[in-house]
Amino acid sequence: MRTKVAIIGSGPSGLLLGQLLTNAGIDNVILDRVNKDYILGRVRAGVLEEGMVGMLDRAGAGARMHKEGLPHDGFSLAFDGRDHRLDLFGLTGKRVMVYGQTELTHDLMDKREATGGVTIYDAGNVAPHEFDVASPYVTYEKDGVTHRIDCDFIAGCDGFHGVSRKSVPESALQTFERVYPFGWLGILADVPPVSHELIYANHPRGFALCSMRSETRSRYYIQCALDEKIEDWSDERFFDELRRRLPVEHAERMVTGPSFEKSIAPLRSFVAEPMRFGKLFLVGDAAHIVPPTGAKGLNLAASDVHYLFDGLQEYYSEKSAAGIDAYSSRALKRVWRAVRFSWSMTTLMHRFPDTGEFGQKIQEAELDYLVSSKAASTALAENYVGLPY
Ligand code: FAS
Ligand code: PHB
Repeated sequence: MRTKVAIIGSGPSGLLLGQLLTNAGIDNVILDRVNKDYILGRVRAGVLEEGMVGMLDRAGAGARMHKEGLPHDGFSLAFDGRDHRLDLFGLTGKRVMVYGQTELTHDLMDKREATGGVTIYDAGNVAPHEFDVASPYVTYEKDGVTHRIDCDFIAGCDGFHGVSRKSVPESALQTFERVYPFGWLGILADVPPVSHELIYANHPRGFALCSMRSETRSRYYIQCALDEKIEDWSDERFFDELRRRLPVEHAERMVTGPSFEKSIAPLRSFVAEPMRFGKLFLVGDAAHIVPPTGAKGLNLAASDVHYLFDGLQEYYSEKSAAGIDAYSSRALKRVWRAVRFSWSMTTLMHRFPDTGEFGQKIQEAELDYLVSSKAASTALAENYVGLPY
């Protein structure tokens, strides 16, 4: 088989890039090592920047998001027993869209099927080859047969644990990492959210986040130790701990109910530089990971795709390599700003082993200044709604 762009990974990065290429008439094939149901079974992000909303519209896959998504003009910071609303729209003129990554992925998969895009699921041992010379190709195994796809370019959209970044010689890659000494224990439950907007809570017992997927489906998280076991957390214990970390007005109002998803996610900041090796491009989580505190992971995938698609479109339409040559530096500039923001929000909102009482007071003082200074609130708000592409 031959294609112009071989895309490894059928998550948001791969699907979004694949759809933009298909819409532009640039032939591409997506390969994933698992199947659609497995991908759709992963519960992940929930907040979209306007940039991601625009990318979904550009891909022609935004209709259900506009119909079922929840536009949010603000969110609350809760600390020291009080609630403080940050007026994102008032401060920046922008809002965010609450719409689950699962739904967005489903919409992109449906669009790809409707426009005849080729996706090979359950592709075993996918491997990129010869991407540092003129004629790259990808191999994969299916039904006991090894297949080869010759291509012009390979897009490594295969996430943090994928094969693409690991196929690059270590000497050609520089990585930067910070692993946080805690995780997020998250649940999904079909109960009405405790508030119509998100609540990020700083509490001496630990961080908590009240989010949602719809007006009838809540997504809640509490900071937990890395050695916590899911089986030790009944729904009752989870909701008791969540309520202890929230201002009384929310704790008393919270509607609880059986969770149908419960998982612990570790938190890390990670960046691999550069994001291009000859004909191989790293996109999304394959190149960078952020702690979900700033809701940036999924949204960074969108800006990576924006830069890479623009470069590929220029290459095929104007025979200019300027865009693809600039991809890594352009993407990394925005990546590092989001990595900084996500790190700062995580540092401000969580209990660390050495936070102690003094550290707690410093965090509360910083939060108190943040919510009482228009300049400080605006700085946080413009990062949260998403910096320009
Ligand atoms: P993905 O990891 O989504 O997709 C990669 C795809 O590549 C997968 O389908 C995988 O099967 C495939 N793949 C991997 N290795 C392969 C191989 N060798 N061969 C073929 N295919 C391969 N972001 C937020 O903004 N907010 C959140 O709350 C949030 N929560 C998260 C919770 C968890 C547990 C995780 C892991 C991430 C979370 N994220 C969150 C970040 C997440 O949303 C990512 O940013 C987003 O999935 C990035 O999309 P992709 O780059 O497409 O990578
Ligand atoms: C979510 O709804 O899953 C979510 C929302 C905001 C975040 C992280 C996760 O910062």
